[in-house]
Amino acid sequence: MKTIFSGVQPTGVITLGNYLGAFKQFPKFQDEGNAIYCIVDQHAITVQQDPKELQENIRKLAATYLATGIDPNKSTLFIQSEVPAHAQAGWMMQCVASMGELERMTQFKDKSTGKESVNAALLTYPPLMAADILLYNTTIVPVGEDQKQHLELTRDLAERFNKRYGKTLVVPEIYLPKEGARIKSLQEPTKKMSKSDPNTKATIKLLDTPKQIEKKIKSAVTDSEGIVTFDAENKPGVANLLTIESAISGVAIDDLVAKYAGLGYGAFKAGVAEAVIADLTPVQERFNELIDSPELDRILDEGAEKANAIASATVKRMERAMGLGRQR
Ligand code: ATP
Ligand code: LTN
Repeated sequence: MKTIFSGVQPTGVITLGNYLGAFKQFPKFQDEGNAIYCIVDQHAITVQQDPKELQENIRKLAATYLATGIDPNKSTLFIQSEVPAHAQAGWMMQCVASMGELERMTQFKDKSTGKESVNAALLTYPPLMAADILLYNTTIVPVGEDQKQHLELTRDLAERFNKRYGKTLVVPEIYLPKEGARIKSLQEPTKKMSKSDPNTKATIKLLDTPKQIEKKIKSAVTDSEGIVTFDAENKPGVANLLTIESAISGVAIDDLVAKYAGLGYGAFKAGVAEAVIADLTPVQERFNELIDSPELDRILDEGAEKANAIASATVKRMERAMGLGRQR
């Protein structure tokens, strides 16, 4: 039996990158095994958050999971801080991780270089992520490509724990989507599209209106050639737009290149925008229905209860293996 686990930080409205790299993959796992999805609010506070905004973002993220197809009757959806085992196992994993390997994480380097002072938790973030995953005996973790390094570390930590303390943890596998694992910024198509990019023209947000989506895609950086072909190295802007349309519609890139043969970038961009709008409109409608419904709280309560039962049992096993507390 497969167990699928993934987490997203409640740090604002999700981007098309998050949607294609993560959310669009999640629903298909519901029929393949035990699927568990988490709102990782403890990860979000590794960067200072406004408490009121964080509350809103947690609710928005819960509605996003459901609006993009998570069925609470099939999957478990819960908030990380409502399951104490995450902090407990996170500490144990910190004790297994080395400073050197944490300092080598690119996400840590990206978020800390040039800053005068950063929170200690920015460094110790990956052991907490490892704990999230390992607590549920997870076999598959669907994420975008930017999380590959964290997943490799999770596997290393699990193997190290098992070697030191006896076989306790399941070593998980990463799952990357075929198209959409790395959606790029619309303005700097060599950089990843990121929720926290201050340039609003660089990202499409899940809740953007059709007009905003059209405008942003129209002003996406391409090149002066005017021919739609897939060449990620020399034509990263066009390649990114082709990847977006392919990931959203399921049509192969080669077929899209044929569709746009002989047409200019104007028609190409209009086609990409149309595909994005058609896919996001029903998601937005479901989101608006869910965001203020009491149903949301009921789902999160139930999710926390189910998650707690599994996670607290793993923490007990880990404590036993390490010799913590009184072993009775
Ligand atoms: P931030 O920019 O604030 O660091 P983020 O946009 O990377 O945030 P997360 O909450 O850290 O968002 O990531 C949620 C999921 O989205 C992860 O599985 C991550 O791999 C995926 N993801 C993020 N950006 C992209 C992208 N540009 N392309 C594909 N997948 C992505
Ligand atoms: N590190 C991830 C978020 C995250 C996660 C997880 C993803 C935290 N815990 C467990 C998958 C599984 C990020 O920054 N996107």
